[in-house]
Amino acid sequence: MSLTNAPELTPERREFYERIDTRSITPLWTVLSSVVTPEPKSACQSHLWHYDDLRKFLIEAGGLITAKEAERRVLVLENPGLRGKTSITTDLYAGLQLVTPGESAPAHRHSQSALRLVLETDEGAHTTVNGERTPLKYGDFVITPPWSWHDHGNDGDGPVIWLDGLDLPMVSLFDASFAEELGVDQQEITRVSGDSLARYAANMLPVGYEARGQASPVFNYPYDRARSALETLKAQGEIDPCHGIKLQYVNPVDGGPAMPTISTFLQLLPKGFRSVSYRSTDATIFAALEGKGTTTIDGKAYDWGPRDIFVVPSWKGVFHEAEDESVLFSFSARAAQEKLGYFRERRGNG
Ligand code: GTQ
Repeated sequence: MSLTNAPELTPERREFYERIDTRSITPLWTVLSSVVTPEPKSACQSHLWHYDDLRKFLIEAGGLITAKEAERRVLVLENPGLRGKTSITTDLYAGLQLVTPGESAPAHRHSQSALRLVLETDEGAHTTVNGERTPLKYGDFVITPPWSWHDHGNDGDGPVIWLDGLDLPMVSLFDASFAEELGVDQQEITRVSGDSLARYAANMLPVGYEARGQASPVFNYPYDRARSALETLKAQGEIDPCHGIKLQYVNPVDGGPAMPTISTFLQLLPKGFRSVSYRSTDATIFAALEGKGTTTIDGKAYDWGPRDIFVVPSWKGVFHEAEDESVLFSFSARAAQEKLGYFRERRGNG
């Protein structure tokens, strides 16, 4: 037996395989090397979507269907190696959502965790989660915990576009998807805007607070706060060779990831920085928020600028070169992999 080669197919064996096949039985030794692999082997491919291209199609979709009719007017970023699977990586989904002026994406809830990264916005853009409405500003990272009511709206004059990330493939893997509609466009607002930031994101928690679920009670992580943290750290000059200056968004209650299954990060790459190669088991989706640069994934170079989105498959070596000072948001299923004990990473080329 070998983990890399299947045993020879003899006429006797073939006859046996065919006979048991009719009874829904398969010999493990014919498939073992493709399911228990010495290292990750994925159909997921590296890819980059230019924002200008995506935006053009999304605006076109805006003329074809309303947010209300679509429920969510989203163009899915489907991995070229995973076509038909509504996935950007084996474990995650990503899409670009458009809400035009005056529209609402109706209130619903589902088992899946969702994140939003705001890429284009307007004064009147908002999302409401569990009774609290938050304005959406450029670069804001907003979460929708599993089974929480959420609706989106745009009371402004221009289109609002954000990147959605959901753990949809994971929930499908476990056949654990539930969803329901509230039956109204917008849920009732029961808390003032900024309530959760004041309660949970001021380095304090309400006395006697007990966590509900595993998601962070903070649901909008404003870009200006995160960006200014990176700016302060830049002055310290402690640049990680693989990541530049990289922070993880956390749940302030336990210090863990903001969502149970999805980890989220913001990193600054100083102008001229060239990172050392890095690989990890968590296939990662990057969205550039500022600057421009080139990311090389398994030997293939991708040039990016603001709002471009690219995906790095599991265990492919990746390094970044920043032509200008740049900020990258990223998300992956690292949170789930760490809980399950699968996560591995390797720094450098070794
Ligand atoms: O905004 O609730 O991209 O339910 C996919 C499914 C967004 C959402 C998506 C969803 C949503």
